[in-house]
Amino acid sequence: MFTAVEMAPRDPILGLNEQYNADTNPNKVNLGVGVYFDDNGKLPLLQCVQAAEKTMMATPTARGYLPIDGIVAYDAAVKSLVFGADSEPVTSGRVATVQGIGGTGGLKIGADFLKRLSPNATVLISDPSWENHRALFTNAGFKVDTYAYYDAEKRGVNFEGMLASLNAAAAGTVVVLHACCHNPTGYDITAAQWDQVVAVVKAKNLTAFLDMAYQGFGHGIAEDGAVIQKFVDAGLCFFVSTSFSKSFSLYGERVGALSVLCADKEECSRVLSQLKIVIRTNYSNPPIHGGAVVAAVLNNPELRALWEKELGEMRVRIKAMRQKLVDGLKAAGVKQDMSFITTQIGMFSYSGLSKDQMVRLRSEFGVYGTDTGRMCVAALNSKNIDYVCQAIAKVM
Ligand code: PLP
Ligand code: TYF
Repeated sequence: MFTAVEMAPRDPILGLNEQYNADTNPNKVNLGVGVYFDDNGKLPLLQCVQAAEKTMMATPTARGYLPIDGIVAYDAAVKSLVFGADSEPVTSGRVATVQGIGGTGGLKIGADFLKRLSPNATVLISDPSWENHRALFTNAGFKVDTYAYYDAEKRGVNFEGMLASLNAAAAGTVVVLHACCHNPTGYDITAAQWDQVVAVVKAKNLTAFLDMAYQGFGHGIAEDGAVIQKFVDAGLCFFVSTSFSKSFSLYGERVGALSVLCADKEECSRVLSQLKIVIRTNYSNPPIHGGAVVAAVLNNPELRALWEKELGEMRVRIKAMRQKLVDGLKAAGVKQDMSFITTQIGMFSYSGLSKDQMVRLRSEFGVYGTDTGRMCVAALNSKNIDYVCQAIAKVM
C-alpha cells in the first residue's frame, strides 16, 4: 500500500534539533530553533504561569468539550491584547477571534478560510520568511510568491523593493507580514515605513495577514502591537495570527489564535461561523489547558503585571546577549563590524555567515544555527557566549 510513498524532507529548523540531540560534543550549543532559554540554558516556566496553574489545580475541574472557537475568556483576552480592550473594533463587536493550536494553527485557520473566500488569490510572503509560511499557504492550496525584504549588502530591509513588490501585486493578493521581530532576519521596518505599507495595502486592495508570534520581544507589548492600530486606522479589514508559545514560554501547550477584523458586527458573525466550520472539520475544538492558563494570566491584573515583567526580562536579556555577542566577536579577533547584531530585534540574528561556515560551526564546534546563517540569540547565555564567539571567529 505504501510502496510509492516518498520520504519527505525534514523541517529545516526542527530537523536541526534532532541532529543537535544526537551530537556528543559536550560544548554543543543549540542556536537553531527559535526558543528562549534563560541564563542557565533552561527553558523557563514563567511565575505567572505557575501561579495561574496553582489556582487552577486548587479547584480541579472536569474537562468537557470547549466551544469550537475556544474558551470565551481567552478569545476576549486575545482581542483586547491585539486591538485594545476599549478600542472601537472590540467595543463595536467586529473582531472575530478563535482560539488556535499555536500561532501555526491560527495561520492555518486563516489560510483555509481565505482559500474558500478567494480561491485564486496569490499569497506573498517576505523574502526570506519563516519556512513554514510557504509550506502552510501552499498546503492550503495557494500559489505562494515573495515580496522583496532582506538586503544582505545593506544589512537591513530593502524597503523600496518591498514597496515595489506590493505595488505590483494584483488586487486581492494576500500579504503575510511579520508584525514584529522578523523571523529569520531580525530586521523590522520603521513606524513610518509601516504607514507606507498600510497605504499600499489599502490603495491596491490587498489583504493583510499579520503574523504576531513575538509580541513583547521587540520593544514592549504595546510598542510591538502598535502596528495593528495603523491597519485599523486605515479602515482595513485584515487577519492577525497570535502565538503565545514564546511570550508565555508555553511552546508545547500550543496556544495561539486567529483574529479577523470585519466591517461590522453582522459581517463578523458570518465570518466567525465560517471560521468555526474550518475548525470543526479539522479538529473540532481546541484543547483547554494552555488557553485557560493564558486567559487566567491576561484577565487578572496582578498576574498580567507579572507576565509583563517576566516578558520584559526575557527581552532585556536577549538585548544584553546581542551586545555581548558584538563585544565578544571583536575580542575574539573578528575585524568586520558586527554591530548590526544590535540593530536587529527579537529572537534571531541573520549573521551573514555562509552555508559552509554554518556547516563548519556545527561539525567542528557543535554550534547549531540554520544553513541560512540564522542564529537564535535567545539561546545565548553567560556560560556559552565566549565559546560561541570563539567558534564564530574561527570560521570567519
Ligand atoms: N510565525 C512565526 C513567524 C514564527 O516564528 C512561529 C514560531 O514558531 C510561528 C508563527 C508559530 O508559532 P507556534 O509555535 O505558536 O505555532
Ligand atoms: O523559526 C523558528 O525557529 C520557530 C520554531 O516548523 C519553529 O518559529 C520552527 C520550525 C517549525 C515550527 C516552529
